[in-house]
Amino acid sequence: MSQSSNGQVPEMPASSPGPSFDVLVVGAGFAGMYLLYRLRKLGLSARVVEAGGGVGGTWYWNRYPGARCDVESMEYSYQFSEELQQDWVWTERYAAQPEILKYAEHVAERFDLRRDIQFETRIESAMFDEARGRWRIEARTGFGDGKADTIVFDAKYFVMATGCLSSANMPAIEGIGSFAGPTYHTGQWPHDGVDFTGQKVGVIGTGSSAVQSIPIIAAEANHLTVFQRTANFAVPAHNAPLDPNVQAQIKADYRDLRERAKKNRNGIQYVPNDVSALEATADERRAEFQFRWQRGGLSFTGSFNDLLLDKNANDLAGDFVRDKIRNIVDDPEVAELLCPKSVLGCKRLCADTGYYETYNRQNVLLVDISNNPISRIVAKGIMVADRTYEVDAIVFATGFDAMTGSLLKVDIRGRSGLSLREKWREGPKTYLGLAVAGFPNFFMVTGPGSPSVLTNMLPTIEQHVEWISDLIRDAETKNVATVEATGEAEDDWCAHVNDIADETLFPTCNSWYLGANIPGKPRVFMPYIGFPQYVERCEKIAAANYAGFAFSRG
Ligand code: N01
Repeated sequence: MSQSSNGQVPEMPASSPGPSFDVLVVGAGFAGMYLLYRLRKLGLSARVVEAGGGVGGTWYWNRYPGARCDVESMEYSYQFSEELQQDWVWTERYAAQPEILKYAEHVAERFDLRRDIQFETRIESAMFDEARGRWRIEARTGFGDGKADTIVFDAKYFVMATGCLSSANMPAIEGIGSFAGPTYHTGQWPHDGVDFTGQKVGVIGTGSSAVQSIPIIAAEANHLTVFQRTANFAVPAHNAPLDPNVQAQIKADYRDLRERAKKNRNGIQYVPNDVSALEATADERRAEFQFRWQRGGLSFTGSFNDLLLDKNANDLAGDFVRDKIRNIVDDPEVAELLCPKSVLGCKRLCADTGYYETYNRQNVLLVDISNNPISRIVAKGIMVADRTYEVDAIVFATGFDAMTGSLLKVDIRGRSGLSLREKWREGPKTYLGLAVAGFPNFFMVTGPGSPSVLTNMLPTIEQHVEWISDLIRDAETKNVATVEATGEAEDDWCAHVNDIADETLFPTCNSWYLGANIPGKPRVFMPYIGFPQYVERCEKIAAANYAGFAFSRG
């Protein structure tokens, strides 16, 4: 019999559960909202529970200055409703956070989703009751106003739709509590915004959130100090207002565009150049890199077919970007510090607007902490070695405990009290990134082992949600009591995810894809590489009566 992390098998609490549903979903981001829509269509009762005060998930929390999607708006949107995708009008090539949040709110209104969403309620634990074949899920409400209350939900199915980048990583730097001014995390930004006018600001981190916020903070603040541990690759986004004629053309071709996108590794519509960088001439390479740089955005990694497979090919792309940085940044020493040494695309590429140019401003200082970490935070500022950089406010752009953070915040227990935290002690194990052996009637949308963060999240979410809801429909039609991934299917899937990653350069740097940004987190490559192959595998499994899943009758 499996035991809990403290060696004891927890007992099912005696108290009778409260509200009862067919499906309890955690999270009212794009995944939770679409799942609710699908479950209603199946005639199932569902409740979505959300810690925030509104829908939108990542776009509800990430309100930092400059927050913007790095996938183009026309693609970073739902496609399940033709009317919705035809009606909605995007204003920019890459939508900013307020516009994406408005879109999420529109979807909630349009499909009348709010009546089944319970906001400001945080799920704390979920336990599978084997005797009843149902989940007992405990939540806390009222944590915002201090009048905390516990609610116990009862559900046959339990689905975590909590997103991959929703558990903020606040580094444990000594003295944080002694800082005299305000501190902010980009992933938990105040809803009323922050006015940095006249202030000295410190930004810690140089990932996507920092790359987007630094130019805007620099323009507003009196002085900005950026603390860089690892230089990151950024390519220009070339964001611009979306031409209504271009939008109309895309809408006329929407279905085909979506189908073309699904054939690409990352589920985004662009034309990858199926040529080796090593086989192209120097002129051909320069022309291709320049073409992609000029076009803007993440399709830069599609310049050649071996950039993420061969270090020598990757170095050629890296050299091109490093030359651009040296051309943009006036001070050669600062430019060298900004030149990444790592593999391009190994950490997520950033799409920027005026990032490198910001270091030409007189009020911006770049502090290299690659060899000298921040030693402590003091009342007046941030210390590196013996020097204190005085700041009035600190912005932590330090990322997330990605992919597993939000799942493991909830104490989830499957058969015999088996704890998910315990099961994943050596790293996450899933089947398809959607299910876990030992956890019946439990699913995750975009869990570790799914393509999620390496793709355009919206179509991936739609694929996961449709697949999970089809499986639930199948189970309900057959009057099944429990559906559960088998241990063998899970082992095979984990090995497959790792085998594919090992053929690429992805595991070669300390990225959050590997959990390397969180001290003590097991180093396991979490996302699945290849959206089309993933979809094909899911379809085959469904056609084979959900091979790899065990069904039980009550
Ligand atoms: O986080 P990150 P993010 N001391 O983990 C540094 C998505 N996103 O929020 O690289 C000093 O990338 C850390 O340094 P290092 C996107 O998928 C999308 O920026 O670990 N520094 C790094 O520089 C993205 O990849 C958009 O050495 C510390 C930074 O903090 C993901 O979210 C926009 C530190 C963290 O970078 C995460 O991006 C924004 C410490 N103790 C984000 N700890 C879109 O455009 C960490 N760092 C859709």
